[in-house]
Amino acid sequence: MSIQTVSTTPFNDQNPGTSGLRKTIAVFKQPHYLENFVQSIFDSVGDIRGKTLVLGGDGRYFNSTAIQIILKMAAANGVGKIMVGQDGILSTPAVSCIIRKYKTFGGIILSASHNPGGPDGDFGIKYNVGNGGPAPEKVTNAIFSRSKSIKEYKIVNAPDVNLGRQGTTEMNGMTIEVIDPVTDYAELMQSLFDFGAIRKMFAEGFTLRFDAMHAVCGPYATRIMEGMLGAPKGTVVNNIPLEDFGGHHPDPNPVNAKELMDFMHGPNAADMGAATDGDGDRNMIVGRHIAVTPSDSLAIMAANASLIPGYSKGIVGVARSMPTSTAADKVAAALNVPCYETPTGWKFFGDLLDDNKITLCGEESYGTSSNHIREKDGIWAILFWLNLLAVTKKPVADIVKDHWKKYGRNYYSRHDYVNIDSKRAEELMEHLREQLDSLSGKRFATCVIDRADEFSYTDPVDGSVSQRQGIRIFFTDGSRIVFRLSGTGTVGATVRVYFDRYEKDLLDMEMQTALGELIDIAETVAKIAFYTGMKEPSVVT
Ligand code: VG1
Ligand code: CO
Repeated sequence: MSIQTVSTTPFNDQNPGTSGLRKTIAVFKQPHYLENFVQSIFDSVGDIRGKTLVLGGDGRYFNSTAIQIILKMAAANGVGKIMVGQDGILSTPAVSCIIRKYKTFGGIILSASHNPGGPDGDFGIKYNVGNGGPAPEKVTNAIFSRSKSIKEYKIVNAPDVNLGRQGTTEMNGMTIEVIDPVTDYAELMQSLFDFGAIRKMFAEGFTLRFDAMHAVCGPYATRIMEGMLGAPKGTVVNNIPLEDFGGHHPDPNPVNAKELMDFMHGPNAADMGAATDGDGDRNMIVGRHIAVTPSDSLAIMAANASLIPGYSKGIVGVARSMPTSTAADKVAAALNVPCYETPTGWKFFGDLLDDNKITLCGEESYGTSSNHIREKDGIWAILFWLNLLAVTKKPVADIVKDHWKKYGRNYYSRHDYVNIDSKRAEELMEHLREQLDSLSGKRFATCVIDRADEFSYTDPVDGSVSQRQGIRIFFTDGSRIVFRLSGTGTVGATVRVYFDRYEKDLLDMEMQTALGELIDIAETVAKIAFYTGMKEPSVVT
């Protein structure tokens, strides 16, 4: 077995975005592309010699090829041990759990998350640090900067490792341990939730439809829901991870999980519906004939946390990403705990969790989690809701509506303009930026702009500053419109426009109608149709 040092030249586009490096398969398959980025990680995250790393992915196309390359590069770079999921499978939350449980140095996750997969789809790679969370910006910046000057990478000349069987092998002095992807994660879930109460609820006839969208959660959900909790066989649908996710877009929102939405609004609807994304960190919760918005889900969890064994002492604080609705803020105020507002992306919650400033956090993009790991966690959120239903014995719809009665309702929607010209998208943002000082006091039909700004964030723990995190327009009644550009896309640019309107008493309006005036104002102020060339958003969630 020999170590090869391979000469290479830098690519200039290996800048990790909101959540790791994401590119089309065509880009990733360029010679040395993956190797350059992996070597840049090894060169930037500290001394990895003799250390342990976790490695796994969501099973999408190119997952197995990439894992074999990374194992050989890790062995050549002196890594001590790699814990890799059987068949190369590990969900994002499972990686976070395993890093923390075994106190490993870090981990590498192969996934483009909610982006489509397959030979024509996307691939991605992200590095997580020793707290189990996504590498913070200072680390991702260092990786990017290294990738621009890289001259060579190291790889051992060795046969592929059989990842189909659990057990331990050696490669150039590095230990490779193939582990069960589910066990550690399932144990953690069992320590947080009342599995007995949920099992009893299933035994009494409660029905769940869990759509794993042919992505990584299939094996996790099948073992936990159908195995440990006794849900009937067939509760988990689309439960086999496929390289192309069955041709679907593994993004659990009402548009992409249409099959589940139709089922839950049909005559045979289950008591609860749920879906998870490519790498298992996102979740969607659906009741009979009602979808729970992710922003509401976070607020409802915060309001009811003390009913769940893992959070019975209550919460110390909550955090939400800036565009997420302010529903959680109202709960935090009532509980008299702080509510933090962070830029989009899970990496910004890490410091708050490590410093014990918050217990729960979430994003409008179908992500919620807690201090149990340092990633968002799809199955965790679904178990939280199941536990809540088991304790309260109320249907999903009642829990949501009772919450609105108590705290008021945030009508909330996100409009995405996908795959537009990057230059035009920048121009749209620039056009908004130029207006920031002149918007205050502007009156529309019934809405008056209070103020407008561009969100910048100072991490309350380490003081690091992140600028240009989205343009916000605030109205005098507390409503908001937020504009930002996506940092996870792989083709062109995506403009996201977020609408948030708070109502204390009018609780039963149709969503897009309730937001109609704000939607019109966004067009007037931002000239969306002009800059994007689109009359309608590509996706409304
Ligand atoms: C999107 C979401 C963001 C989320 C990120 C990663 O980022 O808006 O809330 O954290 O995806 O989610 P952006 O920059 O495209 O808006 V996942 O499940 O794809 O890792
Ligand atoms: Co994801």
